[in-house]
Amino acid sequence: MKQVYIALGSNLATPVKQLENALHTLGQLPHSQLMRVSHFYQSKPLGPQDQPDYVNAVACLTTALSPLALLDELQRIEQEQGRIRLRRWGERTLDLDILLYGDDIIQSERLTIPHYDMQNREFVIVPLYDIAPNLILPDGKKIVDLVQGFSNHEMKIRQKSTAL
Ligand code: PH2
Ligand code: MG
Ligand code: MG
Repeated sequence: MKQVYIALGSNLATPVKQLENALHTLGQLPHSQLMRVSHFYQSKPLGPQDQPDYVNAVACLTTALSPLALLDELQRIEQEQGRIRLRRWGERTLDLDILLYGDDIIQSERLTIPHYDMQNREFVIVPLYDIAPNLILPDGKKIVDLVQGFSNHEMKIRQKSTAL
């Protein structure tokens, strides 16, 4: 079993509901258990500014699925929730990115793990710190140190609509 961290993001079609639906489905993945979910944060868009704010969160899953099997499941969930993706870094109904797969480092055509830009994104590092304050990344960096760089973030916590 591996501990996996997944970033969730949405800025179309009632983002809070998109994340809640996705979390419900993640909780039912085979050979997997949903362990923790961060707060939901409302974040300003990275990339084109003429798009709505995002809602972002991070979840921790333990899973026996291989990285590619997990990726297939995440892409299926994105599609099932009617994923619309108009442009790179643009608006989307649901984005599920594998941030970390245990301490594994993976460079393949379909996967780059750890996520190539996670350390630069407050909407990843802040929620990751919520659920894993003692985490050390595969490169040896501590999440507690990385989160200091975002201590003045202006993201607001968004209310979840159902208990998880
Ligand atoms: N995802 C993107 C592009 N820009 N901005 C925010 N705030 N949150 C995201 O999840 C996000 C983004 C493409 O994956
Ligand atoms: Mg993605
Ligand atoms: Mg993404």
